Amino acid sequence: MIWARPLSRHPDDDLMLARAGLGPAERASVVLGERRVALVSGLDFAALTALRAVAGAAVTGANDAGPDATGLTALLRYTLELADEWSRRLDGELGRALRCLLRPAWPAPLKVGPRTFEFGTRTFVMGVVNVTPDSFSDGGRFFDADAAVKHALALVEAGADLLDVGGESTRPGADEVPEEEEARRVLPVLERLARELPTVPLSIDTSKAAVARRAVAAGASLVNDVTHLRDEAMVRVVAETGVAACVMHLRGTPRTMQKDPRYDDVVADVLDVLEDALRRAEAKGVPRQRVFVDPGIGFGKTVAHNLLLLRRLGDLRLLGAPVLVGTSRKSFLGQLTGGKPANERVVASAASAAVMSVLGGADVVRVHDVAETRDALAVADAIRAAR
Ligand code: HH2
Repeated sequence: MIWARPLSRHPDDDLMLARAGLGPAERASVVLGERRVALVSGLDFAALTALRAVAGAAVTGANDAGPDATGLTALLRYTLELADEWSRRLDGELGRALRCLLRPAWPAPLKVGPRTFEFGTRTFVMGVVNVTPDSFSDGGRFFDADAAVKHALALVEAGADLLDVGGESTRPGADEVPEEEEARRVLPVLERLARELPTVPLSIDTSKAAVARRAVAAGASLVNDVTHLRDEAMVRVVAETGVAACVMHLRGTPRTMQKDPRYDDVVADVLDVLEDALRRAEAKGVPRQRVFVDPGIGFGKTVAHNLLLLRRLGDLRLLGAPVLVGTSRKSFLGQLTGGKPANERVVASAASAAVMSVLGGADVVRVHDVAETRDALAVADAIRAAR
């Protein structure tokens, strides 16, 4: 797919201009007139020629591309007004890519079960409840339904805005869990949480459509599918039940994903896979504003891939959907902190949530350590919002 990814954004320019004494109309014209730069990738020669035809000298790069060239990248200097004008004159993929540049910074508010999330106000926290014997960081601790419910109540007490209940580990090399066993693990926990926490949205972490459907009947209002709605039956569950969803980028399967992952452009690959999932959901009547997108940190990625995706999380805004990210206790944090084991990665996890907040990239973070993350985000979100 073609993607036009903004290389710089200055959300605080308006404040600086106000300080310099410009009135609202003048500020609007300056900000609208501001030249921005986007990296346009995935072009073939025909698309590059079409872009040059409308944008002229604003397009640079890919100068020696021949008529058979594909996978080209060019730079585009633009203003919001120009991107708007060019996108109207271009059809297909190129027009869509330029229209993405016009999307607002924050997605529309989203109702998930009993609660409506107003994105941009702060970073929301999803607490992880693993009802599994083998999850990578807490396997076996909450395998029993009573222990899982007790843990969930404690996470909400610590400040979780929503809870993600899972009955199958997705760690690299994990064994698949049969449908009946997965349902037996998660359904009693969801039923009890729906009764005991009626104001807290519940998410089901599953890639099985049948488990998702039963989980929604038991009280879940979000389907978190790490296989990005690959299974059309899962799209139907989300469409027919009207719940929210989360689509996550994953290369291969949990069993194979960490075997030498390689990408030409990891950010573009993530955008392609997630855009495809959003379109398949839209085709069944699920609007993209109801679907979280997630880059899938640690799912078929090296440390370098994870870091680049986090650094460029803002690019996921091009998808026009809320962004959810899970870095909590993951192995890349262990590698960055001298080989610490999963239970000693709490500070590193909270630091990653804080950085995501300040880079403006995540609407929801999925974490194991809710209290520590809420503290880190209280500081980071306040710095981001400072005026
Ligand atoms: N990570 C894990 C599981 N589910 N879902 C989303 N949307 N994003 C993630 O990053 C994500 C996820 C892995 O963490 P955990 O559940 O603690 O481990 P395990 O899969 O071993 O149970």
